[in-house]
Amino acid sequence: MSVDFNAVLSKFSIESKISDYGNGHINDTYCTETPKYILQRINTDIFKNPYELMENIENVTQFIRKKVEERGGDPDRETLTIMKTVSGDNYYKLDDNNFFRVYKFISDTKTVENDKTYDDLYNAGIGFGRFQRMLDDFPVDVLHETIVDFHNTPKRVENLKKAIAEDKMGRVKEVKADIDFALECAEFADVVTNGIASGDIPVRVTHNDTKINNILFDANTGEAVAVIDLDTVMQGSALYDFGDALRMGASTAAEDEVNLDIVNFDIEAFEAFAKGFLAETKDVLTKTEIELLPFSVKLLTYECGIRFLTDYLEGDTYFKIHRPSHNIDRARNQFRLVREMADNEARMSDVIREICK
Ligand code: ADP
Ligand code: GN1
Ligand code: MG
Repeated sequence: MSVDFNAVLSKFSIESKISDYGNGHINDTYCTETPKYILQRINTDIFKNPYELMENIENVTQFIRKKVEERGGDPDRETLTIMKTVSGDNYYKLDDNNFFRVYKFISDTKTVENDKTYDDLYNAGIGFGRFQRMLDDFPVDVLHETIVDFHNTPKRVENLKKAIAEDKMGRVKEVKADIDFALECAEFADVVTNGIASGDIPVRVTHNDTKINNILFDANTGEAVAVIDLDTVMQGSALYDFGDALRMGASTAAEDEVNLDIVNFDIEAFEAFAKGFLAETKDVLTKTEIELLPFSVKLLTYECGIRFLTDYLEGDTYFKIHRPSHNIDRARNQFRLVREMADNEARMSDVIREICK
């Protein structure tokens, strides 16, 4: 069914031309022309309860707004502002598959993708670290789990095993080496979940999708302005946010680069992000969390790799793809990084020690 975007926008009292926007793998993002707003169709195959999801975003952005106001900042710029519909809701449901929301457009900002510099990474570290710090006293229990077991790596391994056993697309034989690698690495999958279960790793409010393109940077100064894409903000570990950011942040190539010779782990990129992140969170994080930061980079990259591999085996139903091999290309890319991250864990620990001293 094609959507009448003018009708959707009119529910938010907006009249404007609209075009596609952004490079996300999950939702559909559009931008209006004048005045500028971001319109998004929430992927309800993935986010099963968009009402709870919007409630999380409302709560978290309100909490951040207060903190920004208290220090004299501009809350409309430093966090997302949800636009209400004419009936006062923070979403518009056209039908079960078309669930829309609108945010104020945060102007004079830029997003960074694979063209990132070390300065961008440092600024991103500050941005995600500050986000973590600002939400340190947020009441964790208020948040809904928008995707169940999102960063539960052992559950992700189970899903992979199920996909292998089912082999719906007959693809298992063609990716045997990738599967072997993924299953070999499963031995380290439970480190963070076990730490949380035993109480060694604290549960915090985390973003859980800390790709560098989920931060808006000031177009002039390059400083982090706002953390966006808040769909997965929920209970988690700070290790998820740190590790996931460096999954792409410390790679020398794009997430779907197929020439693996140019996909390398960059320790200087790691250092730049870690400096920014720890400048904001050094006093918030526990000793155990700080010690596990290098490991988290490998863990989250592995987890994302097995998610891509699982989706490939299941017939590409989760991540948007732009070519038939897209998910297996992404998985191989991530596994290449996992190998290099494993080789660099000790060096990463030296960097963290140096920063924290
Ligand atoms: P996805 O879940 O698809 O990744 P995002 O919420 O990250 O969607 O939005 C996609 C892109 O749209 C972002 O990378 C950013 O460039 C842009 N964007 C999103 N929200 C805003 C906003 N409020 N102001 C300006 N740009 C935005
Ligand atoms: C998805 O929506 P986007 O593109 O920011 C995914 C992340 C993955 C990422 C891989 C809700 O993020 O978990 O790490 O793709 N988001 C969800 O690029 O699954
Ligand atoms: Mg995004």
